[in-house]
Amino acid sequence: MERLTGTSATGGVLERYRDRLPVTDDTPMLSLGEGGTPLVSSRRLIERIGCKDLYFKLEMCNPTSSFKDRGMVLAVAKAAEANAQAVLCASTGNTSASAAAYAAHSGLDAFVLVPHGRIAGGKLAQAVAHGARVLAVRGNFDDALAIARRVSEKHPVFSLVNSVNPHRIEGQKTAAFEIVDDLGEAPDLLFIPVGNAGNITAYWRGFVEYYQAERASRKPRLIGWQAAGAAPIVRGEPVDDPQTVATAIRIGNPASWESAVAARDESGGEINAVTDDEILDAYHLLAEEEGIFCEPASAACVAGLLKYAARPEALEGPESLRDQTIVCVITGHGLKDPETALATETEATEVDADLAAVESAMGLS
Ligand code: AN7
Repeated sequence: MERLTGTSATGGVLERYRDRLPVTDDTPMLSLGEGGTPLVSSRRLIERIGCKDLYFKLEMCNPTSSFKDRGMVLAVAKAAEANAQAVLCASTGNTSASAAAYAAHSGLDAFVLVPHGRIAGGKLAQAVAHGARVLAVRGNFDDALAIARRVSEKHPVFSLVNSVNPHRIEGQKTAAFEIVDDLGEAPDLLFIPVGNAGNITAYWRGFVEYYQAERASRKPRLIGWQAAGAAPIVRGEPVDDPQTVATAIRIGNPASWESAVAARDESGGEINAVTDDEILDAYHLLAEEEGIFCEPASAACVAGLLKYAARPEALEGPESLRDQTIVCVITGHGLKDPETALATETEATEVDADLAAVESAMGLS
């Protein structure tokens, strides 16, 4: 059998979408098996929403359990192609986990700057496990990103793999391609969480490209959601001290602000805010009624969908959801943030190792 080198046997996004990405003969075809994530039909939540079809794009099924892998595989491959020594990023957690994994895969060093004490335990564990140098910055994500940008400007052997790196957005647009490939058409509405605003930018680019290539006959309206305590785009000004339980989107000055606003406006969409309580309600609902355990930031778009569906115009009239196909982007896995799950769920009931005790605890006396 021919030996497959430098790529997964199933192929990743570089191979699958090579023709639509800046991949050259010199680009190492890295893959940890990213992309090809499931588009799962809602079974129960759809009844509350009252739309025609509701799907969850399970980006938490990527190799490092978040959507970041799609853009990271390209950013790290291009860094390797350009003979960078190391990759560098600032991160609320998922970007650092992904950068660390792909750097390990490609043989580059990784340096990650994270806000001290504000990243979920699972994400920190990933960066540490992959051997990244983790610097816990005494400040927030926005401070860390500003420093990371300056380091890479001063020391160009460090390739910055935040979404200000155009290869990140290029790789991430492949998620929009997959949705159209799976549905045979673009959805009517895409609900998506917004933090640093790279992903909403990337989806819009992907949907526009597929529309122009006549792979879809329409483009969706993009409906983005920020956390109320970290909602600079909704407020129209940076937030100095962003706060939210959804640490992944605890960002006060998004790098892709302008392109996110363009995606919103060109698609006829919206960017709005949901409170932490709304996020946590949606987080529990998704886990308990759909079997999907995502992280709080991902649940923001489902919280947004519940809010959107409660509007009078969503129920009746020309804007009604009744005939609409909706996709929610589930960006990261719930296991990344066990602290939130255990802080808010009913904890385990301790019992003796005894049949009668277990039956009694189960209410079977
Ligand atoms: C689970 O890892 O910004 O609007 O540094 O981890 O493209 O930033 C993470 C963002 C949504 C927001 N859901 O996406 C980082 C980081 C999850 C995330 C977002 C993030 P963008």
